[in-house]
Amino acid sequence: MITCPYCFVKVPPARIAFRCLGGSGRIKGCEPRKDDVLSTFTGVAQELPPVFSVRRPGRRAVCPACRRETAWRACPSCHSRLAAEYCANPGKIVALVGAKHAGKSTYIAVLIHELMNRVGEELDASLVPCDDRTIERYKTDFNRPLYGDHRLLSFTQSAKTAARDPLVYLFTRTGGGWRRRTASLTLVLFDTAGEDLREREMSELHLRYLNAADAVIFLLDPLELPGAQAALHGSARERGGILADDLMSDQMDVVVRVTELLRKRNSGRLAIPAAVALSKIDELRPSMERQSALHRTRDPLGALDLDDREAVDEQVRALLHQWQAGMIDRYLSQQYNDYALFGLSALGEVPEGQKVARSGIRPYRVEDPLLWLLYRFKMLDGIRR
Ligand SMILES: Nc1nc2c(ncn2[C@@H]2O[C@H](COP(=O)(O)OP(=O)(O)OP(=O)(O)O)[C@@H](O)[C@H]2O)c(=O)[nH]1
Ligand SMILES: [Mg+2]
Ligand SMILES: [Zn+2]
Ligand SMILES: [Zn+2]
Repeated sequence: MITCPYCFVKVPPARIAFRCLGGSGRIKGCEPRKDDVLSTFTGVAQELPPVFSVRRPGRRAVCPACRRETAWRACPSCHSRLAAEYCANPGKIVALVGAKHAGKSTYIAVLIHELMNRVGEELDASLVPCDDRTIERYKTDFNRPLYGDHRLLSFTQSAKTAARDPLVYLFTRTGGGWRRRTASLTLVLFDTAGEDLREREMSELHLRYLNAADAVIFLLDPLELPGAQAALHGSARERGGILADDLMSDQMDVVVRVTELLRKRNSGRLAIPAAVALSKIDELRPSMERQSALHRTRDPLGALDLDDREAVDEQVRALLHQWQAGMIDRYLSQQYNDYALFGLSALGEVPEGQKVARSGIRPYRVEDPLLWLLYRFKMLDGIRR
C-alpha cells in the first residue's frame, strides 16, 4: 500500500494509474484535454493527456488509446503524478501541527533549508524535491520571502480558500559502516493553517493527512502559554497572548484534537512517535541559559546523541511543569507510547517587526525532532558518550 502524498488516499500497488505521455514532435499520442479530477483537486484547470488504468501496473504501461508507452504514474484518486522514487520508497509522512501562529510555516522553511545545507552535510544525506510543485512552492512561499527578502512569512491560508500542496522530498542517506547501506525516506510536509486543525469540522483532506501520518511533530508556542510569561523577554511578554483569551487551551486544543483523531486508528496508547517542540525559544530570557541543556549547541556527530536528547527532554518537561502547562506532558504520557520533548528556534533571533532580525536567520536545534524520528525509523544511529 502506498499513500498518495497529495491527497493522502491509500493506493494498493495494483491500482496505481498511468498518464499517457501524449504526442511529441513526430510521435503521435493522445491530445491534452481537461482533467476534471486533477482540476478539482488542485483548484486550477489542468489540461493533460488522459489517465488510464491497467490490469498489472509495473514501471511502464501502454496507453490503450494511442499505444504509446508511458512511465508517468498517477494517483487514481486525485491524478497527481507519483514520482518513481516515491513508488519505490514507501514514504514516511510527517504531520506537522500546531495552533495558529505557532510557527509551523517558518519551521518548514528553515528545516528544509537546513536539511539541504548544514544538516545534510553532517548526516551525509541529500534532500531532493520529488516534483515540480514542491520546487515552485518552496521557492515562492517559503524561501524567497524568508531568505531572499528577510520578511516573515504571512499566515497560511485555510485549505478552504486556497489549494494546499504538500512539500514532498526524498531524503537519502548513506549510512556508516563498511556496507555503506543507503536508506531513503520520503518526507511529506503539509503546511496546515492553525485554524484548520481547530475547527470542529476538520476537512476530509486534513483527516486523511493525519490518518496517513507515520509521525507527528507538535509545535507549541511558549508566547501563548500564560505560565511562561515570566520566562520571556520583556518584549515577548507584550507580544504574547494576542490570539484569544483562553490561550493555554488553544495550544492544548490542537494536541488533544489531533490525538483524538489518531486514536481512531487503534485503541490503547498510540504507537506513532510524537515529537513535541516548544518553538521560538529565542524568546526565553537570557537568565534561562545558564543551567540550560537547551542552550547548549548540539555537537555535529552525524548521529543522535542520546545523553543530550535526555537532557533536553528533561529540561523541556521541567519548563512545562514550571509554566503550569504540565497537563500537556501528562496528557502526552497517557496517550503516546513514544513521545519526546524539544525546544527549538527557527529564526534564532527575535524578529524586528515584519522582518527577520538584522543578524539574519540563525536556526537553533530545528533538526532535533527530525533526528529523533530518523533514529526511531532506524535511519540514524544513537550514541552515548
Ligand atoms: N522569536 C521567534 N518568532 C518566531 C519564530 N518562528 C516564527 N515566529 C513568529 O511567529 C509568527 C508566526 O509564524 P508562522 O510560521 O507564520 O506560524 P504558523 O504556525 O505557520 O501560523 P498559521 O499559518 O497562521 O497557522 C511569525 O510571524 C513570527 O513573528 C522563531 O523561531 N522565533
Ligand atoms: Mg503557516
Ligand atoms: Zn495515449
Ligand atoms: Zn492522490
